[in-house]
Amino acid sequence: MRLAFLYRGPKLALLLTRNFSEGNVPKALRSLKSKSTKTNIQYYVDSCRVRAVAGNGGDGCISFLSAWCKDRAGPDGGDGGHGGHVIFQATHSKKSLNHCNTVIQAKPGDKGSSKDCNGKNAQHVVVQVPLGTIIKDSAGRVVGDLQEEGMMFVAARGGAGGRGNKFFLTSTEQAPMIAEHGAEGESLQYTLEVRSMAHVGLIGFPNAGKSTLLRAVSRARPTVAPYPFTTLRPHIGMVPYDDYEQVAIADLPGLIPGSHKNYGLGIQFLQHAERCKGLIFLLDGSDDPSEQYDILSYELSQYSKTLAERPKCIVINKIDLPEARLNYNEMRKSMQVIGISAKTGLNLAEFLTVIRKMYDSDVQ
Ligand SMILES: Nc1nc2c(ncn2[C@@H]2O[C@H](COP(=O)(O)OP(=O)(O)OP(=O)(O)O)[C@@H](O)[C@H]2O)c(=O)[nH]1
Ligand SMILES: [Mg+2]
Repeated sequence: MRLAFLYRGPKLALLLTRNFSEGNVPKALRSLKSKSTKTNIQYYVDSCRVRAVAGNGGDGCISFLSAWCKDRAGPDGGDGGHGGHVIFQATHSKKSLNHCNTVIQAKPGDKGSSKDCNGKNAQHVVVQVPLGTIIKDSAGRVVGDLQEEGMMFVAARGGAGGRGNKFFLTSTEQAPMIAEHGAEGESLQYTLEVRSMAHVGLIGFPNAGKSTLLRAVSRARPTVAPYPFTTLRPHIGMVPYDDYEQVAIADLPGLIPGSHKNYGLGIQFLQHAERCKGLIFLLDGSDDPSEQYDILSYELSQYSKTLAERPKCIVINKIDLPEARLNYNEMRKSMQVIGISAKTGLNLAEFLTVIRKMYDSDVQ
């Protein structure tokens, strides 16, 4: 009965009967969808500075009721409404911060009025941000980390509404001439950073073939060109496996010697690798890969000690070229490396199996 319910096609039936015992690593699939042909460019914004300005509270009202049957019917000034908060909320439907305005302003609360009418509270402004957004205050301290769907961070609290003179009515003060002003809403500066939730990050020198590799294994379309620093922003591609898991691979801009001193494009893009389970060192086989590996390891350790200790895999690219193959054969004698050719697709199956093992490892 249960099987009949689950059976939705030959693929799923296959899944039900396959034995995923240890050592039986799922195979990567070729995506059935072709690459998108859209030409509209959407820039990926991974960090931005915003000012969150909450709404002020509405003022309380001073008013006295004068009814036809009673001239001095007492105070009837209502309270002001509360100002709106500015809130950041994590959602998987946003991938970038390009929709965030520099100033995010919430509305003020309405004023109180006579006849005991309280002012309306303002709506909170909820700004959707991608999962994994880090929020830093103006001093650079991390004050929020939105890792789960729906998680919220109150960036600026709206001012409370002021109380009207009705509130101040006592047995000794029957005609209070006082009311409160609404409190001012907070106005705070934040820096938002998206630390992509890719599972595996590609690290390498410019021109090592990172974008070529990502294009070969996923539907992502980073630009490939024979000059350095073609990729200026991170790209993420998804690799599907035959057990319906998807592994996200991030193509990060190239590092060069001195990246930690902000040479080249700097090292700030490594923030995207901070949540990766593993790192792939992609070395250009035709240009002294062991030296490239030493430099990359050094730059990484300068950025973060914990990142340098993540599981990593050393991949030598361009082994379709004779000099790269020679370097590969030389290097594999001393350390465990995988030789691939992103351009011709050589050995990519082995590479994707290693990626899957990294994904399945428990390291977070
Ligand atoms: N022969 C050969 N050439 C390759 C291979 N992979 C990449 N290339 C070439 O290397 C050059 C650079 O490739 P990219 O993929 O743009 O390199 P990248 O690492 O993304 O470079 P940046 O974005 O600048 O950091 C291109 O001309 C590719 O055609 C390969 O396996 N074999
Ligand atoms: Mg590139």
